[in-house]
Amino acid sequence: MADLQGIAENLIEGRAPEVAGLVEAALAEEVAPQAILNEGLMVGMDEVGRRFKANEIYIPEVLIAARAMHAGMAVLRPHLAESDAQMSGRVVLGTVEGDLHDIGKNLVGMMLTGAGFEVMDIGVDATADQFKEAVKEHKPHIVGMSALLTTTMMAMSRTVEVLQEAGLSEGVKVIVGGAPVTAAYAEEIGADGYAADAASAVDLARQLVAGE
Ligand code: B1M
Repeated sequence: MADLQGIAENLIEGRAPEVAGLVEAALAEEVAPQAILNEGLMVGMDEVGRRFKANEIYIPEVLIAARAMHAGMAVLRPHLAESDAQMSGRVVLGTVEGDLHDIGKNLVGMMLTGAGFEVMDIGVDATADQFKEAVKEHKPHIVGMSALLTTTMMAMSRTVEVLQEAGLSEGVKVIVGGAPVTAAYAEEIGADGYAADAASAVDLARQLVAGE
């Protein structure tokens, strides 16, 4: 029987090889990649977040757990991505300036890739100008911004302004997400949409590309 709870427990303890091995074993047992993500890896990462918030663990433990999450996701990524090979649209994706959190952004990227989008990931701490240059270069249908800090989500607003000032917002839809971000904030800054999680980001991107 696939050990999804074991994936979560090993992730919390930061045991990267064990997490990767258990993800491989679950895949071999034909557990759905989405279930491994939601009921294994994400359960572990949520608990890490809870413990971090409660000051039960500190940044080093969080980083070690994040490394284990990456190890699991490295195994899972091709399986999430293979569900739909057809190109649905092009997305420039990044974590905004001042913000180094990339786990959620990477998940969004993976799910979009899995849904057939071509994703240009410009990484973390991406300035408004870096988003602008990436839009010029890749001519995406969607720009996706992630922020995990209340102090960095303001950079989303600046990026929207820079894209508008450069005349690049025509035909490009901006979507935003991340723990402190809300639908109301997205509307306030003139973004085209907000998604609470990676699966919703895919639905939103599909709707926007379809012109809905
Ligand atoms: Co930091 N951190 N962190 N952290 N960290 C949070 C975010 C925090 C809530 C913890 C807490 O205090 N409870 C808090 C923010 C408080 C606030 O601003 N309100 C915080 C803080 C304060 C900090 C530092 C300032 C700590 C310090 O140095 N004193 C520092 C800042 C560094 C910086 O960015 N400049 C910092 C550092 C770090 C680590 C480096 C140690 C590490 C990041 C490692 C990495 O990403 N490579 C880290 C981590 C791991 C966390 C927590 C524990 C987990 C975040 C995570 O990966 N969650 C987090 C606490 C928490 O969230 N419970 C915390 C799992 C991930 C799958 O979820 O990223 O929310 P999430 O993504 C979701 C959705 O939000 C959504 O979909 C994803 C999948 O469902 N989503 C999108 C995300 N982006 C989207 C984009 C979209 C659509 C949906 O469209 C484009």
